[in-house]
Amino acid sequence: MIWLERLTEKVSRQVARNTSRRSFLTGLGTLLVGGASVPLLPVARAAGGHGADAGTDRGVAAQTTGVEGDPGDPTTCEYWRHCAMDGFLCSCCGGTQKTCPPGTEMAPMTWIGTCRNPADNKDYIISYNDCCGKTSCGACLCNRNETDKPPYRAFSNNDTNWCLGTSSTLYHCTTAVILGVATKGVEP
Ligand code: ABN
Repeated sequence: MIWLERLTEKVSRQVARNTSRRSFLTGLGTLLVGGASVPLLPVARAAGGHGADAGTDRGVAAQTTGVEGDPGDPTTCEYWRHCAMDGFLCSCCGGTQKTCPPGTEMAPMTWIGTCRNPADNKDYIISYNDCCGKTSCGACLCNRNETDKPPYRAFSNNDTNWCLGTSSTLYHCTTAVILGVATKGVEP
């Protein structure tokens, strides 16, 4: 039975040798492939700068109007004219606070709000004209509702698609155009 013991020993040694080599190769392969794929994994690359030209979390560069008496960044919801803004800011969508992005059309129908300009502490009448003809811009969504009124007072409600009277009713973004200084009138 010695031959059987020898054979068993030989086979056992071979299995042990192959198994350990295989597991070593498996480990090495996993390490190489795993290590090579680490740079391919998705990584959040947040724009973290804080300088005047630094990108914001919204992926839009900070701006100013450059106009004395019109302070603030028109790509933010905090900009004074946006006190009653409900929609995507056209200034983040290829337009400005008062112009539509190329390829869209400004709606003649609009809703009107009143915002205080911190530069002179006066109240201004702001027309929130929607820009129409392309699908929603998707950038810089704001929902501030100062002087907003319920939908039954349609022309004082901002939660409405004002793409009316335009060749397309597709809503893209909203502007904030100054119409004039608000004066205190007498209630009718
Ligand atoms: N006036 C902005 C808007 C457009 C579509 C839907 C809600 C609000």
